[in-house]
Amino acid sequence: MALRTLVLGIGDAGLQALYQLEAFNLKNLKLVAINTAHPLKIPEKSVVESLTISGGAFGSGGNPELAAKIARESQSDIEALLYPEPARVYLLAGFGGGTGTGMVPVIASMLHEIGIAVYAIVSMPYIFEGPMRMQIAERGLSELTNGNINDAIVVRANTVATRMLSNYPDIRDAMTLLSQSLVWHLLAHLTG
Ligand SMILES: Nc1nc2c(ncn2[C@@H]2O[C@H](COP(=O)(O)OP(=O)(O)OP(=O)(O)O)[C@@H](O)[C@H]2O)c(=O)[nH]1
Ligand SMILES: [Mg+2]
Repeated sequence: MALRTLVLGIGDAGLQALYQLEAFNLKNLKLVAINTAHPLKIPEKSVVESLTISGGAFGSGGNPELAAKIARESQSDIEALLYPEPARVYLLAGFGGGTGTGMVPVIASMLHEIGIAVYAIVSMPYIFEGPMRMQIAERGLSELTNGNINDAIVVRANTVATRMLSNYPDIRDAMTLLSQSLVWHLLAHLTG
């Protein structure tokens, strides 16, 4: 059986990263988006699968604690994604919101405890997104790095990178740069 790798894109930023990753057409790679709000509308031609785990229509409402609770309660749904058993799992997310920040540390520990090699690749928010998002992201990061994981790669769009975008960054370009950084770090890890 070929070595299988499962890539979970968690939250909206994670989904965007999966869309970019699928353009590489890699084999033996399963791509699954996990979100908490409404079922995702994945375009028909996409190979990205999706799992919506939600306590209700509001998703995590930007609340990482709630997202973490939903992830813990959905352990069997998450573990079901492992079939047929993958050799390793990558978790991709943008930290700073509810879903990705809350779920990544929980899912990482959950999978690590059952003996799966787990790697998280997460981005920290831009300064211009404000201090609230940065605080949420920093808390998520310490949970992730204090927990059980094989490796955590953190993408920080620092001031230098932000200035490269322009003096007044277009938010879409800024977010695309983040998703692409997640994908390139993943590819570098796979090939390195
Ligand atoms: N790569 C990428 N990053 C994004 C995008 N949108 C937002 N981000 C970054 O990711 C962080 C988290 O945002 P989301 O991914 O929208 O949040 P979420 O995990 O879906 O969480 P909630 O929607 O709050 O439950 C933001 O603070 C941004 O730094 C995107 O389209 N692509
Ligand atoms: Mg979201």
